Amino acid sequence: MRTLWKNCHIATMAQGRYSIIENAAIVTSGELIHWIGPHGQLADSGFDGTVDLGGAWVTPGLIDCHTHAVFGGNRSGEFEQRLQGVSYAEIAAAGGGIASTVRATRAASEDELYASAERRLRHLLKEGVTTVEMKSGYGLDLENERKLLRVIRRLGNTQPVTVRSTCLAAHALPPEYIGRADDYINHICGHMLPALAAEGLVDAVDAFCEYLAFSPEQVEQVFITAGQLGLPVKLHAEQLSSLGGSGLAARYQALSADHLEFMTEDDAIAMAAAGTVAVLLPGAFYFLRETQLPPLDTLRQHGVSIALATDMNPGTSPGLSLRLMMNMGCTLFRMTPEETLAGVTLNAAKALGLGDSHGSLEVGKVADFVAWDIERPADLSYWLGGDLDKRIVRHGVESMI
Ligand code: DI6
Ligand code: FE
Repeated sequence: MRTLWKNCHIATMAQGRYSIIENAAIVTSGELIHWIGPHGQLADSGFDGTVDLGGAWVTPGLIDCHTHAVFGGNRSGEFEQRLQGVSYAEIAAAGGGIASTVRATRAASEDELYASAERRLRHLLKEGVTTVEMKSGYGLDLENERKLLRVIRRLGNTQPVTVRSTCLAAHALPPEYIGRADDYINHICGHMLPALAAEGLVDAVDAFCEYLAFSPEQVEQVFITAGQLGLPVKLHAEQLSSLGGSGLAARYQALSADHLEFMTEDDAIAMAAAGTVAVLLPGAFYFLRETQLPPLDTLRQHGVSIALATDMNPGTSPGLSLRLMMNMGCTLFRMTPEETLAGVTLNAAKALGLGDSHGSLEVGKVADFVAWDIERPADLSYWLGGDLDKRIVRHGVESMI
């Protein structure tokens, strides 16, 4: 099935950078891009179908490369407490925070978790997300981490979106292990990760490296086990303090290090050399009312690829819009609209290990793209969320969401 998509302008993101073709066309063959270029140069004819995009701007399908979209319960009460001046750390110390989501997640059935995650996922799909990463990390024992990862796989099998699953068993200390963090890390490495990987539930392994979670030494044990299982790693690093997690991630050729507000120049040098993507999460920065900005100039200067994601989670970033994150990337972090677009396409694909097949519109890549009724690509970063008029094409077929 060969389809001609004509009468459009395209921000291709080809060859690893922001690049555009005006008065363009795309030919898809099955789920792949067969040809792309200025319409005047198209030599082929005899298509099975032709779609007139009416002068739309086409971008690669958006990619949300960091979410915790599957969880039970609700933390808007904690949000109200924080508005009264109670800190995130105080709420956590009183048994709230991640621990409260763990209790609610353990109590929820797989079907209940699927239904609530599907509702949240729908917001992303409606705004043009065609690939999403989702982490476990609110189960914190074998049975409940398996339950979350199975929901993630099921969303990938039933929803019109490519889903990558990440095991974040090293997210927080479960109540059974209070005061025994090393024992929990041993349990993850000796039992949980090998079992979950053997069941085909894991595409990558993540951990939370922070003074209120796990130390670099503990994270390194998890990374060593992931390596033995043939799984790539990523890391929540330098969100609230500088512990050297991003340098550690680079030493283990991590796909990404995420958050990074407190990273150093040496961390950036190590990440650039390893090809580790910096995933910035302005929703968490905004929602926690942080003031320490991630070092954009240092990242740019050393050529680190920069991605942006929602971090959708109930505690620190209840973000249902990747496009809102594009705006926050510009307004809060002083990124350019070209950088934010690369951050939710090209570099987000790289952060998921999908750089060869996704994230840009080039011959041989997967035909995931969005045709937007906007005047300029920068409009995607300009509007604060909202449902812009668009058509979403996934695997070469228009997706009705
Ligand atoms: N970093 C975060 O900001 C979230 N997890 C993480 O590793 C917090 C998640 C939560 O509060 O539920
Ligand atoms: Fe996160």
